[in-house]
Formats: sequence, structure tokens, C-alpha cells
Amino acid sequence: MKRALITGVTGQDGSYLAEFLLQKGYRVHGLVRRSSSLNRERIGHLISDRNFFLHEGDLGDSMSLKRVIEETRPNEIYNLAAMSHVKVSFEVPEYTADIDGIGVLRILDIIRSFDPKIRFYQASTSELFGKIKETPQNEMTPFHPRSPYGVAKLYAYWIVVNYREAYGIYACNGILFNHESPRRGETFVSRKITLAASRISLGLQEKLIVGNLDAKRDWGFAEDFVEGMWMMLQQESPDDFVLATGVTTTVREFIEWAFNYVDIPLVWEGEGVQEKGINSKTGKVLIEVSPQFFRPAEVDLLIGDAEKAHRKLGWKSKTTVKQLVELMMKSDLAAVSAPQRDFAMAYR
Ligand code: NAP
Ligand code: F7E
Repeated sequence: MKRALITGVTGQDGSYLAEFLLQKGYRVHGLVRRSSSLNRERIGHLISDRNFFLHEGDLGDSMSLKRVIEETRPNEIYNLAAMSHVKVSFEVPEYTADIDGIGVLRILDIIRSFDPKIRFYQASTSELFGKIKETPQNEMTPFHPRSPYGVAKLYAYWIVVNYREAYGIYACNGILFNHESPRRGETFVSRKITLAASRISLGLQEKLIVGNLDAKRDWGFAEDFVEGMWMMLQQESPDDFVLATGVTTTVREFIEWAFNYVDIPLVWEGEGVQEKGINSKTGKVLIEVSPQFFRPAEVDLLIGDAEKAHRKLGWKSKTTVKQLVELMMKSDLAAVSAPQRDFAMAYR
């Protein structure tokens, strides 16, 4: 039976990957860190699986990483743990560098000294492209990160390449474009929008306040993307791959589609911070812009070219962005309608 270790197992991707690997017959070990309140919502349904195990550790603590890797002796490590919020990385840049950058070195060096045959997946990101040099972006596009998060992930990207070239470790970078789901953290824009549209449609929230409406992202479905992570570790030799849908959408369009789902047609009036989204049936202002949600440096446009992953891995994104909005809306409508659930409003 193959053994996998997933860091970041309590996160969006970690939970989908754990499900995927358990279905493939793996013994799955997850790294979890201590928090004052339990944050196992996304993996609660897996806890009773006899092939699923959790271990305390932290990407900032080499001793815990060494202990967990030596105890679990994984064939594959999927490093999904990170301080993953781009805007927050401007507020905690040193911590972000330590966890998202040096944390990767910590794991790679344990692999090098303990068992260089362990295969390693690194959660790299389209944020590496940042201020884009070409469209669409592929594995050969030059990098220009625009945030402490992007810069930390740039170090991580290159240390993966370096350990592959220097020590022959089977280590891959998955350069993943944005991928969302009903399990997406509530402060990322997709989920903030689908939760707000659901709550507003039920009279539980007055307005949605956002930042840059013009930002364009290549949004896919997280469940499709975790399969690509696994595929990268099943090849003859290690390599780096872009995973993306190849379609880009503005934040404004994402909002329109979410509100249309609950039969609220929007019209837009004004420009910049004065722009407002108005319910065309009632004239009520539902969307406003606040500079509070702008970033000190923005990534304006991302659109990925996943041709190499199609050709070499046989991977393809299966879910369109419109289907993604629909499945997130369906899930959030059900969640906010259930009286026992108390969803906090998303502020970031
Ligand atoms: P997420 O939902 O924010 O999950 C992050 C995970 O990392 C959580 O399990 C979190 O644990 C854990 N973590 C954070 N700091 C840690 C530390 N110091 N030690 C141990 N664990 C720690 O992120 P995601 O969306 O699933 O993304 C997974 C990975 O892919 C991340 O590395 C992210 O940067 C990268 N990525 C994501 C996207 C995307 O669109 N989703 C695209 C490209 C790359 P807690 O639950 O305890 O906070
Ligand atoms: O922002 C704009 C914001 O925070 C998307 C992470 O998973 O994907 C994610 O990073 C866009 C940005 O994701 C709000 O300015 C407007 O242009 O949902 P986001 P992100 O920054 O693209 C990459 C690939 C990762 O690797 C990251 O880990 O939406 N935006 N208004 C807003 N964003 C937020 N969060 N909140 C707003 O109110």
C-alpha cells in the first residue's frame, strides 16, 4: 500500500487530495498544526477512515517535520501547507517567507538526508507570473511576482528545481492557476462573492463590499486540480507543469453570474471606488468598492496555457467557470439556509 504525506491537509486542496488518494488505495497521513479552536471542518468526514492519520507539526519547525517524515515513511509528499492569502502576505511578509519559502527547503533537506527516493510535489502558483510578460502564461513564461506571497513561492519554486538538479530528487512544481470550490476559504474573492450573494438573496446581508472589480483570473475547480498533482508524481521523470482552464474572467463577471443564480440582475454605475452594482429590479445598491480590499501591488490578469499537462499527463480541467459559480452557489445557498450554521461575513 502506497503512503502519502499531505501538508496543509486541513485546507481546501488538502481535503480534496486526501479524498482522492484514499480512493486510490493510499494510506494518507496529514500534517496538522495546533490551533486554539478545532479547524477540521473540511476533513471531518475522513477522520474515521482507517487509512487516514493526522500528525502534529508545523512548516516552521524542522524537528516536527523530521519526526513526521521518519515515522510515516511516505512514498510521496504533497506540500500544500502555506500562508496562502496574497493580501495578508503584505501584512505578515516575514512569516510568509519563512513558511512558504524556507518551509519547502526544510522538507526537501529532510528528504535528501532521510530518503532521496521520496517523491515531492510543491504547490507552486500562477502568482509567480505576477506582472505578466506574455499571454497566456506557460512553463516558459518569465516570472515577476507582485507580493511577499509570490516572492516566497518563487524561492520555493527554485529550491525545488535546485534539489532536483543537485541531488536527483523526484521533485515537481505544480504551477496552479486559481482554483476554487465550496471549501474555499471565506476571504478569497470567489467564496466571499458566493456567500454574499446567497446571504443577500435570503435577506441575511445588506451589501457586498469588494476591491478591484477589473482583476482577471483563470478560475478552475479544486477537485479537478488535485488529480493533476497526483499525475505529476506518477511520471518516469520529474518536471514542472502549469494547470489552468485557459479562460479568464473579471471579478465583476463572477459577481454578475453569482447574483444571476439567485435571480438578482445587476447593473453597474460609476467608476473606480465610486462604482456600484445595483439590483436592476429594485434599484437597491448591493455591491460597493472599498480601497480596504486593494493590494499594494496587484496582479491584473492571469490566463494559463496547460498544453504541456494535456500532452504529457493527460490532464484537463473539466469544470467551466460558469459551472464553478453554480456549484459554489448551490452549496452556499444550502449552507446559509441551514439555521444551525453561523457563517461570519468575509471581510478580506
Ligand atoms: P488553504 O485552504 O489556505 O490551506 C492552507 C493549508 O496550509 C491549511 O491546511 C493550513 O492549516 C496549512 N498551513 C498554513 N501554515 C502552516 C504552517 N505553518 N504549518 C503547517 N501547516 C500550515 O490553501 P489552498 O487553497 O488549499 O492551497 C493549497 C496550496 O496551494 C497552498 O500552498 C497555496 O499557496 C497553493 N496554491 C493555491 C491556489 C488556489 O487557487 N487555491 C493556487 C496556486 C497555489 P490551518 O488549517 O491550520 O490554517
Ligand atoms: O483574489 C481581487 C483581488 O484573494 C483574486 C490564492 O489561492 O490564487 C489565490 O490568490 C482577485 C485579486 O485570490 C476582492 O485583488 C477584488 O485580483 O481570491 P483572491 P488571489 O490573490 O488570486 C493564487 C493562484 C494563489 O496562489 C493564492 O494562494 O480578486 N479582489 N475584491 C478581491 N480579493 C479578495 N480576496 N477580496 C476582495 O474583496
